[in-house]
Amino acid sequence: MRASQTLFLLLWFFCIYAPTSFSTNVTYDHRALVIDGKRRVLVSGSIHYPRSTPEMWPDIIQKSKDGGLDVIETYVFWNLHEPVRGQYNFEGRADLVKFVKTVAAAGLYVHLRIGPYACAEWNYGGFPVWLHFIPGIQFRTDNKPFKDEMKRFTAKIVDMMKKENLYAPQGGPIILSQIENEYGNVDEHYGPAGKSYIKWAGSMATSLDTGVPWVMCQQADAPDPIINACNGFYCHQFKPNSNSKPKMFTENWSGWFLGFGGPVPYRPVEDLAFSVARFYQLGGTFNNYYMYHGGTNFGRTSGGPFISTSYDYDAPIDEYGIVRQPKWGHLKDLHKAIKLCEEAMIATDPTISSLGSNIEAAVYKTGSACAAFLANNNDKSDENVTFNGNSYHVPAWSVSILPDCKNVVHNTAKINVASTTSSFTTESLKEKTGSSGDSSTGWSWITEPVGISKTDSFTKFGLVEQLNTTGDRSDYLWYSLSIDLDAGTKTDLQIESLGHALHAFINGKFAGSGTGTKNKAAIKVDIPVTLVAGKNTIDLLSLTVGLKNYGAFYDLRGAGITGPVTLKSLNNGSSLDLSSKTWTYQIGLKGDFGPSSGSSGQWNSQSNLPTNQPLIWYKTNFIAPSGKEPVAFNMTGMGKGEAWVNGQSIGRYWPTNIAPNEGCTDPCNYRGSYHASKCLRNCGKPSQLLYHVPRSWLRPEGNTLVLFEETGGNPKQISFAIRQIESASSHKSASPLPHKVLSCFQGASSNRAALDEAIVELDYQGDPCEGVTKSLAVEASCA
Ligand SMILES: *[C@@H]1O[C@H](CO)[C@@H](O)[C@H](O)[C@H]1NC(C)=O
Ligand SMILES: *[C@@H]1O[C@H](CO)[C@@H](O)[C@H](O)[C@H]1NC(C)=O
Ligand SMILES: *[C@@H]1O[C@H](CO)[C@@H](O)[C@H](O)[C@H]1NC(C)=O
Ligand SMILES: *[C@@H]1O[C@H](CO)[C@@H](O)[C@H](O)[C@H]1NC(C)=O
Ligand SMILES: *[C@@H]1O[C@H](CO)[C@@H](O)[C@H](O)[C@H]1NC(C)=O
Ligand SMILES: CC(=O)N[C@H]1CO[C@H](CO)[C@@H](O)[C@@H]1O
Repeated sequence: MRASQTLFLLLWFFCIYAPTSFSTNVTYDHRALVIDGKRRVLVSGSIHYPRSTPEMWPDIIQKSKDGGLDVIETYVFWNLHEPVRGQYNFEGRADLVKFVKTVAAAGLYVHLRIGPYACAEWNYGGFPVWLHFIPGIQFRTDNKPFKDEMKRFTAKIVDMMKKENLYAPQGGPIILSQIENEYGNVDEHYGPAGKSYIKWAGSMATSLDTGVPWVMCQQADAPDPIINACNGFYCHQFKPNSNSKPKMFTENWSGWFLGFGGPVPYRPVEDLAFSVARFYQLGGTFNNYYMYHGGTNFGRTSGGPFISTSYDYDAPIDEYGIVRQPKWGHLKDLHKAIKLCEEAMIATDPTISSLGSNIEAAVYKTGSACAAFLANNNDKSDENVTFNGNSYHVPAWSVSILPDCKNVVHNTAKINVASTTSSFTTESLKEKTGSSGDSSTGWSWITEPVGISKTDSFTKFGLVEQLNTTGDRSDYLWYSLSIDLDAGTKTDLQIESLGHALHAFINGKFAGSGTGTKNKAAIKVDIPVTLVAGKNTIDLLSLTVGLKNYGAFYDLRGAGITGPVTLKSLNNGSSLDLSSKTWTYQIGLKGDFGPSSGSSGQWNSQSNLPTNQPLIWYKTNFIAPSGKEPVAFNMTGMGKGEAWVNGQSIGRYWPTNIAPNEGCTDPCNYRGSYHASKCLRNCGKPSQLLYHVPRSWLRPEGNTLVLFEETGGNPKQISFAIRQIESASSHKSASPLPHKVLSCFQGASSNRAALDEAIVELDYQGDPCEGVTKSLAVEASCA
């Protein structure tokens, strides 16, 4: 007992603190980042710490390392860390220091993108909404109140990292940091103030003296010494703005994000690998996958609006932390091939030549080392290419990698990894285990009142904008009005809203809804209504689905029912504009039962459980499914709302928001330029049916699930979806590399160390949980 504790402490000591005793020097030149005097070819991947749990981090990071990454990149999310000005949160999923130390413990580097603008399909792009209310503030421009706050938060994060010795010169893992983010995409809208703002941001960052280089992405005028880097689906054509800066790809979109109401985007790995190989072929030395693990938008963190709770991104590691095959394995093979070229790549610039129509060769040759990349950029025809007197077959839209300028160890279009499909089993929610036959879950409920029910409601002349009114304290804002009519009538209530969705109630009864989409948040709806003679109450529930995160002045893009609101053609033939009446408002809901799921008392028992009715809180107790596999709720039967497990929000759910029937392309031809709507699946189905519940949020029994249902559903249809982890046996069939090829490599003189390492790696049979990847894909006949 004692000995094992000591051992544990020793391990802990060496894992967490040992690295702090070695100082690492990071600089750059025109070829690459230079680490301790040596240029490096690096592979990086994005993992956003709040999109998984601290319990998941070590495994995800280890799988990233096993997949061949050197660097983990993350944004820092200001609104997560400072929800109220001056009140900080660095606990749990917000424990940035712990995340960085977990990466360090795995022996990987960190690229810390402080921003503090993140974009990232994150609520309000990562800015706290209180920032919006600082008098005189203008975001992301040469504005003193904004710059003061940006500098204060950036300095706070830098100081925090320094105190923990996390920068490379202090012995920590951070080798790179980012200031601002993709500002060059929007700066023209900010005029000269935008130019001076970027200069200021550069010198502010530099003055913080982190000891490691800073980058700005998508910023052609990034001031020296800040490195300007490229984001996109392809960046091989990119050139930095100075000959003294390396070519870096900070966001290579490994897939694309999902929106409620849309189909599921995916990016074929052949194309992703092509993009990466092209980048390294043409002189790039740092590629980052955005995302390597996408994860989950827990709580109300998704931005957009309309970004789904799942942020899976078709990344090499899926939302649940399981490797996605063949994507993960194929990229791993690619990374190995690129590492075999590192010695030659860092020694020199590539020599580019054309070997035919759309066939491009790049050769890195120096002294003993020689590495070559052969690209076939044709999107239809495979080609036979003659290079150095040998003939090579290069499939359309692919790159062959020749670490010795002779043998092809990898072709981006040839996958040697078995694919897996993510499968789920269904399990019903159970209240307890035991012998008594019926243990299915019982539900209790509370109705949320329609209209004004809280004491802090207020009245105002005219219609208000929602963001300014709620400060995003809630998704919900009630707009309520009473009108007197001489006679009853059937007519249409026409409502115009900036978004994102609304539900209308007439005299307490649900009358209709309207919703925007990812591409158009604004709503204009005509809802048929029946009005009575005398007093009528019109209650409109307006709601946001994550605040805007992108675009010039996106922070000023409002939401809510700003009007007009009109009753069309009354009995006397005229229409009645309700916009400039005195409305009563309520921010948020009366119930707040999610976070405080333990509270009891008012809950009604299940005997008369209301279903398919709007505005109901539901609650149940359940036992966790046995086993260790990742779990999700299958929200079949529910409409739209938010769900909490043991008081923690697992996010907004919306299984009734269905992708259009048309537009899907599955399978998708990977050849030819990729774009966000090229490869889509899941048409005609709910955009998101399954909602991840991290295992660490569950106890064996006595768990509470609380739902707030807006539109109507039946919670008895909810079930568990249990992610099945493919057993190793289903992949053991992957054949090891032919011996012939190994001896062929052993004969090659260049880059012995890397080759030896690769050969050792060839024996790697993989973690039984991850499936097995064939290590190096060797195509050449090695003759
Ligand atoms: C860090 O490396 C650079 C370039 O290799 C070198 O010029 C500089 O002197 C080094 N700094 C330290 C503190 O070793
Ligand atoms: C490439 O060469 C192979 C065999 O040498 C041949 O079968 C094939 O037709 C050739 N392809 C093209 C596009 O020339
Ligand atoms: C029509 O009826 C509405 C509601 O009763 C009333 O407010 C409005 O003044 C009437 N318009 C005319 C032209 O009589
Ligand atoms: C909020 O209020 C400010 C100040 O009155 C105004 O400038 C702005 O347009 C309003 N709307 C939004 C969405 O910020
Ligand atoms: C979700 O639940 C529905 C209804 O029980 C079922 O038909 C469907 O197969 C489930 N989906 C998954 C992925 O578990
Ligand atoms: C210009 C652009 O579309 N940028 C997007 C790049 O992808 C990241 C990740 O999905 C987004 O955050 C950016 O908005």
